[in-house]
Amino acid sequence: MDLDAITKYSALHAKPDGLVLQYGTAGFRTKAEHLDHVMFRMGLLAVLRSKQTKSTIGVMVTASHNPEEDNGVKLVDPLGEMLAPSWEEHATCLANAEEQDMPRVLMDISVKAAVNLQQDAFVVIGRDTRPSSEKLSQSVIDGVTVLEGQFHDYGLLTTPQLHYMVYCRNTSGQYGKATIEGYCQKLSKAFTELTKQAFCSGDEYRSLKVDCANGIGALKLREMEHYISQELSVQLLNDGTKGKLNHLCGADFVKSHQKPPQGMEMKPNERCCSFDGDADRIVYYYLDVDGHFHLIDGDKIATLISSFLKELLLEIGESLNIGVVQTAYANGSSTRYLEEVMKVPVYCTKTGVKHLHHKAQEFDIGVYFEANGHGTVLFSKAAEIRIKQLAKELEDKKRKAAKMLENVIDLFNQAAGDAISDMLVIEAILTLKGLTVQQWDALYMDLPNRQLKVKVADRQVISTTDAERQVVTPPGLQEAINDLVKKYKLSRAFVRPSGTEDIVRVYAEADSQENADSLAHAVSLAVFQLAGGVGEPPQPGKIHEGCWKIKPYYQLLGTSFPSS
Ligand code: NG1
Ligand code: ZN
Repeated sequence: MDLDAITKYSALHAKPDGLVLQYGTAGFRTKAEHLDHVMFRMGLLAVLRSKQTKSTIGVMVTASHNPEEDNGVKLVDPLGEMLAPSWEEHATCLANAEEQDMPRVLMDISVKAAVNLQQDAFVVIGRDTRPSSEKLSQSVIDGVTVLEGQFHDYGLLTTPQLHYMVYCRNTSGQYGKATIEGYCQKLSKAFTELTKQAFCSGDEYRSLKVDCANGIGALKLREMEHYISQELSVQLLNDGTKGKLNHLCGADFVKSHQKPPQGMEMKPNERCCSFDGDADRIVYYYLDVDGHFHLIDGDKIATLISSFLKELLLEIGESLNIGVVQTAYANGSSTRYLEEVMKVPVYCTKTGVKHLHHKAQEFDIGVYFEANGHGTVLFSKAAEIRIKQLAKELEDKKRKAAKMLENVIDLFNQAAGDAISDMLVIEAILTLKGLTVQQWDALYMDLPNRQLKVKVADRQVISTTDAERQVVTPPGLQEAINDLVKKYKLSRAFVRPSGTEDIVRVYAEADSQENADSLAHAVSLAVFQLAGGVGEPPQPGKIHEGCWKIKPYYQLLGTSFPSS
């Protein structure tokens, strides 16, 4: 390691004094102007990780659904997964080392992690469309080159596409070709094969409006469009030609405000969806004939997908185990529907896809989705081999079902949740099942819920347990939440420090929107009082946005998956 060269180049990417950042749920995220040194250092760290794993490592420059002025960076491990936890700690240490200490901290990491410095290193880099991303990805490249790592800069990519590239490169091309063409060809071939099987190919299923959050999803969906235009016509809105990234649009906006994005003209019952700023999340929605907005979030996506997969497994007579993984943010109705109506085991993990992904790997077929629309399906190697074998051996209807499963495996991006891939899966299922968006929505009725943010001096004073559903510290907060929850019917509430923003998140659900809002507000006040709130205490204010038509609870369950 040429420490002199590292010191010299690091001075060109100097760390502002006193700035402390943490490698959180999705890497580092903050205002773009504070990230230059972090990018350079993550270039260095990616080289060490590549040498240690003897594999290609990915670096993605994005702040996903956060405002355009922000940016972020995360490392992608060899099989396309999120960085291993011990390396997250190394990342935090390296990013926070003061300028003069940085080379020593880098050396310490390479010793601690037993990195063979003679080993070759290869790093692939991708970035989103933020104005700051190009320069910041150049800083990553500076870090890679000063440690003499080799690299390939993919330039503009969605986050899941970068995960896919890393996965392909480390599996000798078995998973697919590590190019945009390879990605588009693999997914579009599976999509075309699947939709060919549809009994019902009416025009109703063939067009979809997509809000691209004014981000990278627009560019990449345009590239995909060329391959799938025979089967699906997509109309791109918020494609980045006019509006600002994630501003009043995108999956995060739609999910948290429970209303359509700006720029989306919706006719009644028209199927629409939104990607987030780096196209790893997707939510669907529509307006009913009375003009009410209906959101179809990650929970309902997971339900549609797992129902479809379960049906195919029944058809081929194979008892592969299937599990659904959610977080505490999953709507209570979705969990009950999956467990009680569909009889699928459901597991809850901490927030952050790395936790869901990890749990999903325990099943033959692991379906995981965050309520915000980030998710995918993982198939174990054994399940994949078995399905491929059955697609050859079985006959007639059973063979057809096995072939469908084979194509579904190819259509999912198994490296990461992927809005483009998930959209194609959903469109294929709706077409194959002859389902309208309303029928899909009617599988169960969401419990009214509300998410709020509270500003505190130090959000780390809140620690949690039981997959973030219970507070451990500060003392008294969980008891206060318990007392508040008791005041409402069908209620649930929890709080946790965000991993991507300097705030505490509050979630509440109850039997009516008014009650969910009121519970969320009361819990926010408890957080403010017991966890060191700063500024004005939370106000009840106008938080009742969107529209909820509440059915009596007995009607919340009960609808079963329509069969074709
Ligand atoms: P934080 O800020 O830790 O809540 C948010 C999302 C996560 C995940 C990450 C990464 C919610 C409540 N939280 O994390 O699910 O998607 O961003 O983008 O939606
Ligand atoms: Zn994202």
